[in-house]
Amino acid sequence: MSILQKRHVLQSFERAKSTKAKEFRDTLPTWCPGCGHFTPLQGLYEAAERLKIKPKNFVLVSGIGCSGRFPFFIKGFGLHALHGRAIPVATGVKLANPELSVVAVGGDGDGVGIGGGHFPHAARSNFNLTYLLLDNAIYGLTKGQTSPTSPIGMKSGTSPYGNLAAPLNPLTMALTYGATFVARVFSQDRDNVTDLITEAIAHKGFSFIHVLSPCIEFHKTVTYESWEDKVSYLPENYVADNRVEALALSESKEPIYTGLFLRQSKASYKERVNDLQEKLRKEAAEIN
Ligand SMILES: Cc1ncc(C[n+]2csc(CCOP(=O)(O)OP(=O)(O)O)c2C)c(N)n1
Ligand code: SF4
Ligand SMILES: [Mg+2]
Repeated sequence: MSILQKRHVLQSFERAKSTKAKEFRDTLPTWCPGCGHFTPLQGLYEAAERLKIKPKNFVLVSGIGCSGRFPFFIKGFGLHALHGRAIPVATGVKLANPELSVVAVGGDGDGVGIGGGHFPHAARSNFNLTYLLLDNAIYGLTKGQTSPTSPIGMKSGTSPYGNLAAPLNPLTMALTYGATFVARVFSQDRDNVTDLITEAIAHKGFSFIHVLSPCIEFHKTVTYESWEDKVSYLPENYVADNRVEALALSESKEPIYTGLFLRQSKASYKERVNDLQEKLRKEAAEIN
């Protein structure tokens, strides 16, 4: 293990030790020590405690991948769904019981590869749930194949001569699809991870966080260091209420902006259902 990898391992232990959020902790994660996914897990523990959510009212739904392991490590209800199917399952849970706090988690392969068809519809419907996309620009669980967010030229077992396809930008996608809460955070930035997850869960409507979460085991070019050099907070005077401005900033590659890009207040899917039901009941009452 390199000195830099050791640094990340020590940092992830320090983070785990320093959290006060004990209520949601479960089995110790089985990820490689230093994996980027530790911080968003910690952030979820802390956010759920801050919002005073009880484990019995909390449901975490994941797809398949290293990121898909989340439900094993957190108290509350968990569903380890099929690859790419975290969002439709989470949507079903929320529709069945709107009182529950529902969070869907998945990787870049899971969310914008195999599951890419579900993301736009959850966003445009404004289902009241949170979606965390943990992007390490690789398939981590299956040992390092090229993913839909891998950079052009990246070599792997599935692209031995270098990746020829342009990477997708999940943040730009969420903005285009109409999500009403859209943020990006670097997994190293612990306090902001917790703050943004807290705000996302508290948001009424579809909230999306793009987490830059390095795979220290398999990715040789997209690393903590490569992202550390590029990330920057959104400009200080930036106001997160304009989708077009948010889209322009989401496209920036140097710097890669992090922070809250957009927050809009719009009726959630359930609110629209409720309004429609009320209207139809009134119409029926008038006929009778
Ligand atoms: C239908 C189906 N196809 C392929 C697989 C194999 N598979 C499991 S996880 C995975 C990719 C995981 O990558 P990502 O979503 O980026 O998560 P990470 O492990 O990087 O967190 C693949 C291809 C599967 N389990 N099911
Ligand atoms: S293989 Fe990569 S993504 Fe999976 S646990 Fe290890 S560091 Fe994390
Ligand atoms: Mg991945």
